[in-house]
Amino acid sequence: MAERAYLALGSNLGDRLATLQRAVELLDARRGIDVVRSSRVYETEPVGPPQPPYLNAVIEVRTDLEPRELLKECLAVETELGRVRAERWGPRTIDIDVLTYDEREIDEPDLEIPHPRMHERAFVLIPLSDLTADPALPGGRRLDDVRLPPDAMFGVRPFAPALRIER
Ligand code: X6L
Ligand code: MG
Ligand code: MG
Repeated sequence: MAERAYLALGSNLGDRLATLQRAVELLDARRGIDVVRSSRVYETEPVGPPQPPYLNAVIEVRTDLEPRELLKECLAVETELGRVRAERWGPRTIDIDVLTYDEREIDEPDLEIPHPRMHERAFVLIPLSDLTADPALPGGRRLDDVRLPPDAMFGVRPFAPALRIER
């Protein structure tokens, strides 16, 4: 498995922790994807429309898939876990976003890597920081360049240890 990617996981409906764990297992079972590490699991205040609190985590994967294929597999796992796409930014059983893919920058209408808003979201940056001190952020930014509002981290608190990875 050649390339390293980071994926963001989020759930705010149903058995949130079981769903995140199941997402790791389904991703790891896919051809061309190895899950290698997980951040801790955080409970996070919803950002955007009012909705229940989330559990968020970030995982590191190694993959032989191209970014577009990796995204397609993430969406397939979302469907397998019962995600129904209702209103935009609404609650969901599972959300799987491709944050970064190696150090590649991709700017296409249906595929933006690094994820264009990841550096504004404490629910992404805090779990990601469990795994790497120097993630590739949008526009060539590094972690030292980002300034979150001073209260952003209060909406993100540890909830459970790292998701289990089958060796
Ligand atoms: C104004 C308008 C300000 C919209 C912010 C922010 C919309 C984030 C969508 C926004 C706005 C999003 C998660 C979440 C969502 C998650 C937590 C989104 C997509 N996903 N909140 N809200 N964790 N804590 O995974 O990120 S909806
Ligand atoms: Mg998302
Ligand atoms: Mg998504």
